[in-house]
Amino acid sequence: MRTQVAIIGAGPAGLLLAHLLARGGVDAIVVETRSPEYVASRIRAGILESSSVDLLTSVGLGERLHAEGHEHRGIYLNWPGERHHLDFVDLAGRSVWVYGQTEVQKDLVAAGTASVVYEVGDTELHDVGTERPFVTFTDREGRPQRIDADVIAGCDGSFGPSRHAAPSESYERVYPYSWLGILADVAPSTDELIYSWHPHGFALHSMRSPTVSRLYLQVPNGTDPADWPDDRVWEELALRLGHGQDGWKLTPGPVTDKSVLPMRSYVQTPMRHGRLFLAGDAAHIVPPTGAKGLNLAIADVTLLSRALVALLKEGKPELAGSYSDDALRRVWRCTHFSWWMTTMLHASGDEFDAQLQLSQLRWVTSSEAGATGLAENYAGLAIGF
Ligand code: RFL
Ligand code: PHB
Repeated sequence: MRTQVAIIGAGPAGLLLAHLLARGGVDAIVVETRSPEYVASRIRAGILESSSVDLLTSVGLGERLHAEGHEHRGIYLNWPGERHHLDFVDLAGRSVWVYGQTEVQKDLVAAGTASVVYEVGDTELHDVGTERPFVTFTDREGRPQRIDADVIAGCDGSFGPSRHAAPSESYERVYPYSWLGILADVAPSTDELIYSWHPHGFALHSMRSPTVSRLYLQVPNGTDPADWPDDRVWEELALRLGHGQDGWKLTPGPVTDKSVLPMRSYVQTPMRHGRLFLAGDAAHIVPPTGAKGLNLAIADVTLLSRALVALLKEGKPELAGSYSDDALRRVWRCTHFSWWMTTMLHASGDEFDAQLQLSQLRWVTSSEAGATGLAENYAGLAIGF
């Protein structure tokens, strides 16, 4: 096979990149290890920044998002005895949208703009330092295949081969806690997300729709979900989220999914080597506390698609040359914000830390400057920041 851009990975980064390239008149082929059904049913992120919503809308992917997504003005910050609303629209002029990554993925598949080869094996990248890179893999029948391309886009997440195919440096931070996440068939007990500090550990009340709630508890690394029967999860969520505080109630319901997510940050730099460009989780991972993972993937491929259209259609290499630096500015900003939210809200077991966290929470919720900083970072910076 021969194409202009060989894209590895059909997650949101890979599929959106293919969609944006097609709009710019550049052809691409995507290869993906999993089946379409598996990719479409993965439960992941739930929040879109306003710049992500604007981008998706401007490229014809906003119809269902606007009909079925839910616009939120802000979030609640909670700790024992206190709950404060931060209104991002008042503070920073921007809102966020609750619209699951699963839905973004379905919209991308429905758009039908990406040509995807699913269920491939043994993906390998070759000659990325030359003008003639190529990708080899086996198809679902086990036959060897090869794609020759002008450029390879590594959109294969943190476990894919792309990030190891280039000599680059990885900055990494592993956090000493994980999240136990549940999906439940119950109406959310809140109109907007609640981020809660508690001496037992962090808790988050999020949602997917008016009938589906998504909730998380901070748990130690290595936690087995089997040690958390549903009753125990709901009891702990009620305690940490402030059930009974000022008459607020958490309504439990049937749990349809339960899993443990370890938390880490890494940044792979540079995000380009020769004709290989990294985007999304292949280049960086953030802990989910700032809701940035999916939004960063969208911001990366927005920049990358512009750079590749300029390079491959117009023969202009400048944007491709600055892609890594341009993308990394936002990546480090979001890495810092995600680290800051994480360390402000998660229990470390140290009383000195706990007092610093409470002091920071009081400042963020009582000072307009503090609240605006959080709002600006959470609701999103302009593409190209
Ligand atoms: P993805 O979505 O991981 O997609 C990468 C795709 O590459 C495929 N792949 C390969 N394809 C071909 N050959 C290979 N050798 C391959 N190896 C891998 C994979 O099957 C996959 O389809 O990365 P992308 O597109 O960069 O998108 C990034 C987002 O998915 C990610 O940032 C967020 O989902 C992160 N994240 C969360 N972010 C949040 O903001 N809030 C969350 O609640 C949240 N939950 C999560 C998450 C990430 C998770 N992962 C990666 C383990 C929950 C989980 C479980
Ligand atoms: C989610 O809904 O899955 C979610 C929302 C906000 C976060 C993390 C996860 O910060």
